[in-house]
Amino acid sequence: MLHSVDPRLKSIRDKVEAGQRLSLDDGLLLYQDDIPLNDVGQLANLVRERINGNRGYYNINTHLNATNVCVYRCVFCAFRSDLRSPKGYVMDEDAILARGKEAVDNGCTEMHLVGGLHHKRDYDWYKGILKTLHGAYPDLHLKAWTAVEINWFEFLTKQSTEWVLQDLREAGLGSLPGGGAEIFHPEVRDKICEHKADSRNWIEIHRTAHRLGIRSNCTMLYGHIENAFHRIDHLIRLRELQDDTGGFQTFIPLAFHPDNTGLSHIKKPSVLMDLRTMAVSRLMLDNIPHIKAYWIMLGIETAQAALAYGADDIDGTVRHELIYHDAGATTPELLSVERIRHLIQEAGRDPVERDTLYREVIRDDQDFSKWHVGEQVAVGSMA
Ligand code: V47
Repeated sequence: MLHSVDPRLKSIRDKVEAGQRLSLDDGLLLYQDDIPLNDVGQLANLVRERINGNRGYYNINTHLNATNVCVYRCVFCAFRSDLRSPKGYVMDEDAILARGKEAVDNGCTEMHLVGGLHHKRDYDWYKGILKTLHGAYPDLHLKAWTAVEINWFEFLTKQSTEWVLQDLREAGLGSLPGGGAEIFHPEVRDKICEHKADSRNWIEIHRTAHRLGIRSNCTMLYGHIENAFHRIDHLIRLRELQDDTGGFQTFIPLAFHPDNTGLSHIKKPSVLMDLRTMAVSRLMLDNIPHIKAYWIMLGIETAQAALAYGADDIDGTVRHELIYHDAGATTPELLSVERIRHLIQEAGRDPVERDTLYREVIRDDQDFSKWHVGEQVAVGSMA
């Protein structure tokens, strides 16, 4: 049941209650500063509970960034390094395997792998990382390589998207993370990362992945030089692809962290902006089942609040995250399972451990590192 909302939201409220799609103009109105945030949040919460009930998802996961050396120079990135910089590193096979062991010993169901595009490493090096990890730890889901990396692999191998994705799947690829989307509109993309995969490349790579049965996530980097129109345009492009394929599992709005980047003069987005973006995303993306409040980037308290502003997932326990911590994130490096469950409960939601594909994870009572998956958790009506 909705409390009263600002009269200017009447038509949006009617659409949301009737499960109808919001337009570009609706999205722009929801982003107006003088539209009360709580009203937007209330509408988003209605949709969130309709689709995901009172569940608050988390997973037990770890990150692996095998190198930070990158040919690209995205102005928002604090993680990348030049080849000869003292900051540059490349992990060897032993170090990668040790990370796999640490993950499995700690009960992780997922490893999230992304990294720099190292111009002295060939495609087989990247593929070999998956092969090594999958060979040793076949139950660990490898959520690996954004569309930007897949596009780079196409360039290295001179092969098609389909060939690269099939080849990586044979090596152990489980799904694609949502990174590299940034802001699709060329007015922004050409200024922050003009050299890497453009919006068409990004979308077509995810379309191909979905056609091959590989699930993926999607993101939007906000709070830098873009405006509300660019954000709504971005969300609508994702919604259109999802209409065609249904292959996205979750959307993650990523708040820009300015420290040590080429945009360090920009202030990091406010909590109000974070919550509004979460809510607007839930309302616009009526066909994507999950919205993730990535606590590493939002901070724990905002991620908790976001569970009432459209989000139903707060990502995982996370180990070894570098991209946000290099850009000034002050969140801890990892959260214990007890802590993450408590945070979700404190926010009034029922914690559910999921695997990467949103199946419930059932743990062995005696040995926490042993687990199996249950059914895919049913999502409610998306309309
Ligand atoms: O594409 C880079 C962003 C992304 C900064 O799929 C920055 O489950 C803010 O996509 N400030 C990579 N953002 C991370 C990512 C992600 C994270 C969590 C879960 C999933 C998932 C995907 O991070 C990049 C870029 O958009 N990023 N630098 C920065 N300074």
